[in-house]
Amino acid sequence: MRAGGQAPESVRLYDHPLSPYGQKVRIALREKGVAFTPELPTGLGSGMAAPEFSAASPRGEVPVLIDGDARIFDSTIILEYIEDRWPKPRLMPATPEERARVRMLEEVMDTHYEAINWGLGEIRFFRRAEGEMAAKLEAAAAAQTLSFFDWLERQLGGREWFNGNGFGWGDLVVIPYLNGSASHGFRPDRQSALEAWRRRANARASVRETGLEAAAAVGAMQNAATRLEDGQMRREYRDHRLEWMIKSGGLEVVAEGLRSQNIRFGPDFS
Ligand SMILES: N[C@@H](CCC(=O)N[C@@H](CS)C(=O)NCC(=O)O)C(=O)O
Repeated sequence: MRAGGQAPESVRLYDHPLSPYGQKVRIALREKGVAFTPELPTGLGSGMAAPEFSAASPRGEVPVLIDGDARIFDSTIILEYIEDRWPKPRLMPATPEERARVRMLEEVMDTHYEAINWGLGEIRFFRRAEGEMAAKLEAAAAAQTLSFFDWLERQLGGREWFNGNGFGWGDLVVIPYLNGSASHGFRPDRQSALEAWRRRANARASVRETGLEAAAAVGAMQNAATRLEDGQMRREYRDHRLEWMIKSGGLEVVAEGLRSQNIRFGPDFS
């Protein structure tokens, strides 16, 4: 895959087209014009991924960027690497204050917002809950998403882009998550500045292409619940995701997942 024309290099990217963390990286590489080969790691989501991938990603998580001898996990660290390695066009804003602002935005989206869409996936794709429990978790996710839209609208303020005057880091760290919400049926109000921004962001080639790849991968999620039941998948309930499930009323979902051994936590490092 290639975008733009700047860099002759080609890198490998372990990811999944539906991962918002992977999407951040795809968009950044496309904005920089860096060619990349995406690769879905064998055994992703099972806790027993293929050795080459596990060696590069001790948590067994995507994305992982392979650039020559460099093997980098975690989307934020990958974005920083990309910005250092291919400085132009610059994605970060220029001033320390603005850089800190978009980094905070990224942190919130990665560790708070993401959990809501992930939780909806647990219910809708992986069928973790039925009946009253599903309704309770869905209602929590809906309320949290709508109030997040208000928060994001305030963060956008009068800006055209989250990054400032032009598309950049502040935008590519938000758009995968808002598109994730849209795919779950939650969109900002049509008249809102946030929805106008979402349309602008989605019109960019880097974002459009990444979104089309995600849309093409949704169909494969239809058998997610079966793969969980068959023991092919053990979902990672790490950090903010575990917190989301418990705080939204799904303690019993966690307990059942532990009993059935289809939930796992982060690895021990040795
Ligand atoms: N903080 C990490 C989070 C990455 C992450 O959670 N990736 C998920 C996919 S969205 C994953 O690979 N999970 C492994 C699993 O569910 O087994 C980042 O920013 O890259």
